[in-house]
Amino acid sequence: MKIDRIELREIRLPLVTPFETSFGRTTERHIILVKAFGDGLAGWGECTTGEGPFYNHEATDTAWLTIRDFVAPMIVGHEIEAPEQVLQLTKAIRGNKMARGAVECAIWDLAAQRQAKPLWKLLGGAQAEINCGVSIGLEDTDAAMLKKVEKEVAAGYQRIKIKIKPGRDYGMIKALRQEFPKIVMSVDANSAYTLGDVELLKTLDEFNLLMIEQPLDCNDLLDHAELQPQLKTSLCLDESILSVDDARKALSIGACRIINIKLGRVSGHTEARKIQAYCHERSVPVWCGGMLEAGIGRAHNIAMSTLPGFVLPGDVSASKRYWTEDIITPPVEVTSHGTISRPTGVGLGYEVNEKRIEALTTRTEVIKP
Ligand code: OSB
Ligand code: MG
Repeated sequence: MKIDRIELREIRLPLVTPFETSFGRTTERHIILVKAFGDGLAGWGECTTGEGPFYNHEATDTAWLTIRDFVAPMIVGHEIEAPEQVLQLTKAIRGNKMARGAVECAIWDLAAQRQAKPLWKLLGGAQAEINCGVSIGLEDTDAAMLKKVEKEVAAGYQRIKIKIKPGRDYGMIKALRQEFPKIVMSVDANSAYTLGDVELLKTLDEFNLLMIEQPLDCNDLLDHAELQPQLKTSLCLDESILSVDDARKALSIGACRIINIKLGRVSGHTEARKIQAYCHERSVPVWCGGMLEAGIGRAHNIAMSTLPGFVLPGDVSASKRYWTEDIITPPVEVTSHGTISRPTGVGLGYEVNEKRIEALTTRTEVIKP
């Protein structure tokens, strides 16, 4: 199939409630959408960059230039037999995996449509429904955190993840555990600690957490390997894992026992599947992370989460937790037992609401051969 052209759009979409992590607060998302045309069909991808370079080095504005000037020109006009080729065609680009992944995901959707299959099926998905958790951003008081946890537990989510940072850790988790002694709970530090904080991190062992996600530096494996044996609680890596090679190294030195897979962070479905397969063969549990995605990114996450080995609840939750109106129909909905059913339609399995996207668009660009 020849890729005739790629359309880029940036949309701006306010969050229903602001989301705060150890690296900052987000109130409105700036999201790049990629639409790839070929064989009379169009596939969609969503770029998972943050608005600023704070989760990783990429940001929406840098990804826009990278896709427009480098990634898309390497793809348009090319005959693509299998979506795995996208990584091959763009391999000269160092880093910038979220930019590459956005285009890669659009081509996977296109390939699924061309074969008249659901994307989850093309990827090799096996699970009829996926297990869902939520990620709860930092609030100023423990009382506000308690209220949020209460709401999500009542909604049926299977796991509650709490963002932590220095000064908002032991005391806050203690307060939450007192109120909710039984729920499955984890914490995510987004690289806010160092090995100098070992004593503090050890105190979290008393809360029977499912995992501590990315406590140390975003590029680190070695210090995590030094930390893990000092804790009872399993470490999970997010920021530090960009490829199956990183996963192999992390697991071989004991830097973590669980891996969070994010499509953008690892450059799309091709590399995500390699990590999933590598972990599945070794019985290392994985789960799907989230980047406050709108519906297109969310649909890609759902398709990926149906693969074997995605056993732990992910951060993929209902559209209404983020948006007053999503950019897909129907919006993503969660059952009362905290699952999302895989869609039945071809490609993403949700309808892209182009009218809504048009209304939210702040810039567009078309890349042709
Ligand atoms: O580390 O998992 C993270 C959001 C933005 C950047 C990084 C992370 C997150 C989340 C939210 O935890 C997940 C979501 O609800 O999409
Ligand atoms: Mg994380």
